[in-house]
Amino acid sequence: MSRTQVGIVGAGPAGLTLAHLLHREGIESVVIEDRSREHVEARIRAGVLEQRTADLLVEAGVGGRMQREGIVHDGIEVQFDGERHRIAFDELTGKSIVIYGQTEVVKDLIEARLESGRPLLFEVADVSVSELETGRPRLGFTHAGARQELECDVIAGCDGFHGVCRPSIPAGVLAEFSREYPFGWLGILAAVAPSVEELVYSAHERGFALLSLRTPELSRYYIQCAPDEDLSLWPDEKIWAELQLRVGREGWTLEEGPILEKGVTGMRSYVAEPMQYGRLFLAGDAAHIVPPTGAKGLNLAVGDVRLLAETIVDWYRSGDDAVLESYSAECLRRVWRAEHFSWWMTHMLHRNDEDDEFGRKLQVAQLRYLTTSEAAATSLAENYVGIERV
Ligand code: RFL
Ligand code: PHB
Repeated sequence: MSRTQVGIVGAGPAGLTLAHLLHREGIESVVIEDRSREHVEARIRAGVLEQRTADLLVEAGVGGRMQREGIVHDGIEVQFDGERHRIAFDELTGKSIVIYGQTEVVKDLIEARLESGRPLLFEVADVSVSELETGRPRLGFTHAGARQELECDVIAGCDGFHGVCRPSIPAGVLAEFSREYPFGWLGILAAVAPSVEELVYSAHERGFALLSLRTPELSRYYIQCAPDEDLSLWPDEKIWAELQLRVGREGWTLEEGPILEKGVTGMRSYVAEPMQYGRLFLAGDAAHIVPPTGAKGLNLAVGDVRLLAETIVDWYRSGDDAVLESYSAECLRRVWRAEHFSWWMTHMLHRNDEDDEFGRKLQVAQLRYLTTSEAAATSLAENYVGIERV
């Protein structure tokens, strides 16, 4: 049997960032990923980095390309009743966000990992975690046809919502909290210059729409749809027509272009507590999910592993097992703040057919308050750019 200090399951943003932070502290790890490198690098997801996330990538030496190619935004716009209202993050909080695709973050981290010479194994199968209650947890997997068992000091479950780590925790240990939403997002990536300078979140009676971007040549747009929406019912022309209806306003044009990719995502809120069982630690989507409206998922994943890396470093230095126990409670305070913010943004901006007229009136009242009160705008802004201490 081979050995490592930290076994990491999953090469998404959480697993790769953790591996990198540990490497910089001289701690060994093995990262295993069930998909191919090409698949992981091409999966289009998040695009908004909190300033804290961007700063961490720079401090860890993996932010060079992001600093060159990422686009700093100092605010967003919220649209309702045909009007746009700017929320100025820099003025309200002194902070900004960076637009840089998750695909690019993942590519940069994979490159750094390969450069470090430490193991990163793609296309592993039959992953198992065991002996979690002991001081020698085990990671089992098949790679290139050979079964391997790895003895670790700790295992990090960074394998996303559908991974194997969380379900390996015995029944009755975790408390789970969740909400399903009666809608989803249809997202497109289009080869056309973004028609907006900043992200536009539009609350429209036909449903929510979001204008985002990846680069000066690539736009990323979303429209609210059913959670199980059939994409075949959405030819490109229909998507553009719906976007035009939901974000259009006088004197401004949404430029259309070839659609390179489209997909539907359901929306849910979910938290599993605690984020630890014995020597297994959960981080990122493996432990919690937020609806994408607050742009928090990737940032939470990076926030978790920042704390997990610090915890593991402290533990090796002190030899004190009590150090490991602090991770979950501290993480969960930040997780729940983001859960609330994402839920709140989702309710404020989406059309909810299960809601009545009273609910819709409340939404408009909230949007008016948000866009006329500096206190309300500051609250959104500080959550959006990322709250440091909760
Ligand atoms: P990931 O990225 O899902 O990575 C988990 C990795 O584990 C692998 N895996 C396994 N590996 C080995 N063995 C197994 N048994 C395994 N099972 C799974 C998977 O293949 C995968 O590579 O989780 P991680 O690292 O926690 O990162 C979380 C983020 O990916 C996620 O929260 C964000 O993408 C959410 N999100 C957004 N977050 C933001 O911060 N800002 C945004 O603007 C934003 N927009 C979005 C989003 C997510 C979206 N979708 C598609 C859900 C927009 C969308 C549309
Ligand atoms: C994105 O660009 O993919 C994006 C931006 C903001 C969100 C969600 C997704 O709230």
